[in-house]
Amino acid sequence: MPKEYRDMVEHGPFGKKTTVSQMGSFKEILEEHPMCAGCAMTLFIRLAVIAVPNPEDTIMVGTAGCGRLAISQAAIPFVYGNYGDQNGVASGLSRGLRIRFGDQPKDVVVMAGDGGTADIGFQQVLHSWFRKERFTTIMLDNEVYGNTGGQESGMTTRGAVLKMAPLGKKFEKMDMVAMAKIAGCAYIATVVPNNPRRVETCIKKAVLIAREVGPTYIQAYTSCNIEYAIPTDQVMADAKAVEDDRYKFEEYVSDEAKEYLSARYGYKEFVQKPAAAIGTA
Ligand SMILES: Cc1ncc(C[n+]2csc(CCOP(=O)(O)OP(=O)(O)O)c2C)c(N)n1
Ligand code: SF4
Repeated sequence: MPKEYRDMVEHGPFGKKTTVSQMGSFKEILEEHPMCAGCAMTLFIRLAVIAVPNPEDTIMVGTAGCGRLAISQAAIPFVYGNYGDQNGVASGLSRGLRIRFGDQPKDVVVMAGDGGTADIGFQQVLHSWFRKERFTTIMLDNEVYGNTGGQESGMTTRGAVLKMAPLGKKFEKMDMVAMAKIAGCAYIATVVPNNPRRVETCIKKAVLIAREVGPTYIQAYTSCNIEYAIPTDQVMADAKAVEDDRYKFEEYVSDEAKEYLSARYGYKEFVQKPAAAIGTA
């Protein structure tokens, strides 16, 4: 095994159950990146790679956009295709891995920007969900095309003025959570990076459910401090304010997924409570 892999086994999270609360005490999967200082997306990706249940058996799939610049530096295999084809690539990959490795879990996790997910890759994202492809899709929602200098995306809020949308966006932010529900995702959550424990628990559930039950979707507010001119020391305050205002934590778990998480992985929150005894006369 190469030294980098052995390092991850000896000093990092491979083969162990490390958590975000232990950050700073183990070698992390993502240690360096070329992203802008203060970028919330980078913090989210750093948390996400800690959160996946078996990092040594995980493959990330991404596409054009800022996120790939960080994900490609992480000690996790990363597949990068043409802009927008990430859910098509992940569908084939996840099917192939199941044929090759059978019951041994190999988790496929897509992480792509809002432009890649809701605009350019929209058709493939929805079809992977309707077709019940078993992998996790994570949208890095910075509400802009950050990597190309500030075009509006379907996820930009109405009225937002950006460098390349100087008159303000004319349409509402797309409701991808509602679309994920309609398309049959078994688990859906909206998160912000200033709550690392929540990010961790949501990603874990999403990846575990995708192993056997069906597609899962996480939508993460990961602000672009450059295009939205957020001072670097205000990035987390902005995330909190946006969370309170219009990015509240939402979690949907299908009944089948609840049953699976409790039976298979001992999630107490989903254990069925015995029906209350009906009064005996
Ligand atoms: C087919 C194709 N069209 C356009 C581009 C140029 N391009 C690269 S990144 C990007 C926008 C990315 O925006 P988003 O997906 O929201 O990710 P972000 O950079 O904001 O994280 C575009 C248009 C490309 N690489 N490939
Ligand atoms: S342009 Fe925005 S999203 Fe991209 S790395 Fe910089 S701050 Fe992050």
